[in-house]
Amino acid sequence: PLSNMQNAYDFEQVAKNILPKDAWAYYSCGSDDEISMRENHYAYQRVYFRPRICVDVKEIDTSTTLLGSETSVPFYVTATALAKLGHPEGECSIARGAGKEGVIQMISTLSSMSLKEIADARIPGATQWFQLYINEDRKIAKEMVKEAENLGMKAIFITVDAPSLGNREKDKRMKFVNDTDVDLGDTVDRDSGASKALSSFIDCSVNWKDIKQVKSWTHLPVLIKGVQTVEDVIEAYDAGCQGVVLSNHGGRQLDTSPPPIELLAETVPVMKKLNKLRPDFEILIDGGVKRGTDVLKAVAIGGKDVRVGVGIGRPFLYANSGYGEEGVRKLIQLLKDELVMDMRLLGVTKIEDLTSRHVDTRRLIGREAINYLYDSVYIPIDAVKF
Ligand code: HOC
Repeated sequence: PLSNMQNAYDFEQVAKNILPKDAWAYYSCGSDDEISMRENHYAYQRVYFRPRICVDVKEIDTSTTLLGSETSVPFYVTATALAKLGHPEGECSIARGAGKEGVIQMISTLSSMSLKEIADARIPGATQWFQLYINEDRKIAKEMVKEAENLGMKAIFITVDAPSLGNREKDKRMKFVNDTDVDLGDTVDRDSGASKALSSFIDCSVNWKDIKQVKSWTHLPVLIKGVQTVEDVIEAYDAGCQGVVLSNHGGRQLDTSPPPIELLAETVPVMKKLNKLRPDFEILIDGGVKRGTDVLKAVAIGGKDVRVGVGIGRPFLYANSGYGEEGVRKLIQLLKDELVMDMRLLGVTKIEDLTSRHVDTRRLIGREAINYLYDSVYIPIDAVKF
C-alpha cells in the first residue's frame, strides 16, 4: 500500500513490478552502458555537507521561488514523455498531485495527453512550464509555444540534447503500441521502441538562430534544457535566455556525458568570475535526484550567486504509475519531510540561507575544487579547465 512507501526507491520497485515490460523498458532505460544514468545519481554521493551546529532550527521553511513563481520546495516535476504508459490519467494526475502540493510541473511536448487537458487539470494557483521539442516544421513549434502561452504556462524550456536518439537498447527491443494521444503520423517506425517512434518528431538542425526565433515568439521566459558544458551556459546567457537546465536527459542521450551536479559545481564559479550572473538568470538541474539531500546540495552549490532549482523526472513517473495523483503527492510529501529534517541537521532554516559553504565538493571527480575554494582563494579564470 501507499502508506508503506518510504522513499523514491520504493516507488521504483513498485513500478518495476506492476508496469508492462515495454513501459518499464522505456521509462527506466539509459543509453549504451548507462554510465551517465548511474553517475548522475552517484555523483551526489561525492558531495559532502558542512553542517553548522547550535542554530535555532525550530521553524523550517522549504518554500522558495523559481522563475518568479512560488513553490513549496526547490524541486519541480520535470518533463517526461508518455505518462499514460504507466497510468490512465497520465500527465493529468501528475498535474493534480503536484499542484495540490504546491510543486511546479514541467510538461513535455511528447506528453501522452493534450496540453489543453493537462492545463485543465491544473490546480488553481499552480504553476506549469512547457518543454518544447522543435519540429522540422517551425510553424508547429510556433503554434505550440503560442498554445502554451495561451494556456497559462509560465516558461518555455527548449530541449537541445536530442538532435539524434541515444542508443537505448532496452527500449529498442520493444514495439511501440501507441495507446496515448501522441500523433506521430502513420509512417513512423514502431518496431524499435517508444523512443525511436518519438524521435521522428524532433529536428536535428536546431541551432542558436532557432533559440532567438523562439524568443521572438513569446513574452515568456525561455530557457535551454540539456546544457552539458560551461561554454554553452555562457552561450545561453549571451543569447538572452532566462536560464538553463544542466541535464543529460537522465542519461538517455550521449552516454558518459557529465553528471549535472559536477557541471553545476564547475559552472557557478566560472559564471561568477565572468560576471555573467544576473538575478533573472536561473540554473536548473536534473538527473539522478532521489533524496532531499540531493536537492539541498544542488541549491547550496548555487548558494548566494545563483538560484538553483532541481528537476525530478523518473521518480514521479514511477509514483504516478503505481498510485496516480496520490502517489505523486506522497512522493512530494516524503521528499518535503526529508528536506525539513535535512535542513535542521544542516543548520539552515530557509532555502535562501543555503550557501556554498554548506557543501564540500572536493570529491567531485576531475574538478579543481573550485566551488569549495572560491570564496576564500583567488582562482584565475584560465586556471579553470574547459
Ligand atoms: C531524439 C529524442 O524525452 C525521452 C523523451 C523523448 C525523447 C525522444 C527522442 O524518451 O527521453
